Amino acid sequence: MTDTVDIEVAGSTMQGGPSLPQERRLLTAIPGPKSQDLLKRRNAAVAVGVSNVLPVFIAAGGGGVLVDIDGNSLIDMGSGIAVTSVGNAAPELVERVQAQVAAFTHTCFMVTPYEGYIEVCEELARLTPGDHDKRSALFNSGAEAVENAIKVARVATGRTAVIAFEHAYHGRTNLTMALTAKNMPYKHNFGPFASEVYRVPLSYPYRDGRDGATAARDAITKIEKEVGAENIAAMIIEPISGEGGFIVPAQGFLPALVDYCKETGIVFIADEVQSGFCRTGEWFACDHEGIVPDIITTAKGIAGGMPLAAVTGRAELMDAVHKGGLGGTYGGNPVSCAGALGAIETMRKQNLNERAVEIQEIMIPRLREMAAKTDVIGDVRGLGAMIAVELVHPGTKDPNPELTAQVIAYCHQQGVLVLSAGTYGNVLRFLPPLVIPDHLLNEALDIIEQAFLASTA
Ligand code: PLZ
Repeated sequence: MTDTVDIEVAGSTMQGGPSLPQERRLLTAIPGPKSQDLLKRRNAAVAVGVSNVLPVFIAAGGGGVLVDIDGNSLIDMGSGIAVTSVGNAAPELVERVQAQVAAFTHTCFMVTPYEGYIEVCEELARLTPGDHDKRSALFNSGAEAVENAIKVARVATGRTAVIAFEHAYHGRTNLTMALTAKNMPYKHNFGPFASEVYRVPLSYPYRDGRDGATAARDAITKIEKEVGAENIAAMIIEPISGEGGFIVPAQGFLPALVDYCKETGIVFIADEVQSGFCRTGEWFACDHEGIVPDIITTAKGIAGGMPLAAVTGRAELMDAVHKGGLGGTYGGNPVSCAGALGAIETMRKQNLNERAVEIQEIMIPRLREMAAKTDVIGDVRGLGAMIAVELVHPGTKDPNPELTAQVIAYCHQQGVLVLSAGTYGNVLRFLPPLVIPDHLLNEALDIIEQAFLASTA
């Protein structure tokens, strides 16, 4: 029923991309009958370990909506986990990807190179924090980028230990599972994990009340006493933790860590897989406090849905690796590179950093109003279009994952796709495509407010 561009949905033909009607439309219960049928096939063919947040099967997406095979049009407040920041099927991306796929699909950059890979690395050098000499290497997934960043740091320093933080999420491969904090569902029974990973406390203003300098001092004390700077290759941190619950560290925390790493020769790695590429209203979350990481990992938003990830770092660190030491069959695939160049073009043309700030300015006041009316919203936080609320039991800071699940289920029934997050499963997170129109954003907020009223009545 689908060809490449025109999609038959509920008897009418429509195109994906921004021309898709920007409306919430419910024609059936969620999930509808056609999705229910596919769900049966899914359950018979797909491994249980791979789950779905909401089993509606998608036929088209664009702007701020996802249209399912029953013809329902959902407001997308997740962007496929911070990926389609430029919107699904963004025209600049579609055009470049189609041209590339028709020209050639793959050569393997390690066998015979092509210009798109270089262009993406040049863009990364321009856009990432710092004006030092940089080099990049391209991969397929965020986890793969993180693994390679650690490999580079180990070679460059001749040291082995890695510092990670509470509430961290860095991926599901063996080394990145070790770096990820949360057991369920990411690590449970999947060990043994990679060694030489040490975890220290994060700054979590809502829960620890510490200022940034104090929180950094506490982390550094633990590092000094339990690991020893001279053994540490890298410190890796998400400037805003993603899966951990959109925790924005207290001001001064990140700069103090960067200073410490500089003094002790530890490679400071910012994992901006989730927070990067306009998501927080800057090209990178590091830009908010002007910190310059030695290495930055990117993925997700970089290519608007095409699988691409990157490690970008100081030339002298990146080039410490022996020739042939980094790579992979598909890393920097030409079609993904074309996607990235199209996505970056869209970000520039539509000034999506500014748009992310506008989204923040619409969302935060509305969510604060809701928080004032109910005693279950403990915290409203985030930057740009990376916004979250943390749900608690009334009058306490005790996490309320049950209520979080109820609010999310209500939103889903009403055609608003929202996601959860957080170590305690009690964070409602919002990651709308940056191209979402205001009226859809406001409508999503209306539904979220109704969800709170319905779930706390
Ligand atoms: N680093 C900061 O957010 C991916 C994971 C979803 P991959 N986050 C979404 C899930 O349940 O698997 C992520 C991230 C940060 C690394 C990663 C890993 O990126 O592209 O999923 O490997």
